[in-house]
Amino acid sequence: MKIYTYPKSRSLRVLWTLEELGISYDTVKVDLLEQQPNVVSPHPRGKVPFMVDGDISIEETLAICLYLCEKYKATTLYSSEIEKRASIHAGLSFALTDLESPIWNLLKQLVFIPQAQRSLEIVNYFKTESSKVIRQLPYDPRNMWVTGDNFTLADIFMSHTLLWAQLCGLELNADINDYIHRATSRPAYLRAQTRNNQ
Ligand SMILES: N[C@@H](CCC(=O)N[C@@H](CS)C(=O)NCC(=O)O)C(=O)O
Repeated sequence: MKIYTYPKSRSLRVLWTLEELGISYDTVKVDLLEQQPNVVSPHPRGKVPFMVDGDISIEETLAICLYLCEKYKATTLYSSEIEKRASIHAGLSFALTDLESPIWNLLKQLVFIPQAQRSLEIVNYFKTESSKVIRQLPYDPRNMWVTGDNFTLADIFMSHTLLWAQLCGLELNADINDYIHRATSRPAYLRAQTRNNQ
């Protein structure tokens, strides 16, 4: 199985899922930001992550992670019980829509867009929107993880997006900082981060 990656990108979420599942894989680092790239992602729009597994090719981070959980019959990471799966889906949906949207837009303004094209007004708008949604985070600090006692796929997407929020300098309360720290101290995260940044 081959995963097309780029340092500090969403491909980390796929590698983290693979590491949690204990599956071996190969990575191909693409020249994502080069004008004349030598290595290009086979993704239809040149993005990462992208997965090739035998005859199957999959784009979109969530689709790849769900494929892996289903193929390798993830137990706690992606429970087969319908009620538990529903709450994993709720966490995933929140992370990928409400949470990621303002934080990704803020990160683009602060890091990726050339300085001359940045706008203080847009930065302030997405800061406010991000802070608002972080206050609505569906995470109960009495639990270890988003859906309760088990670390699930929802935690990979939620904690990685909250890491972006930290990167943007957004204020997070102690419970959320502890949650991010707990998630990113996992051996599977640390192995995935090393592979993704190679
Ligand atoms: N919705 C896609 C987004 C993929 C995406 O935008 N990836 C970024 C890296 S995090 C990328 O490849 N950007 C390069 C580009 O847009 O050309 C997913 O979740 O996989």
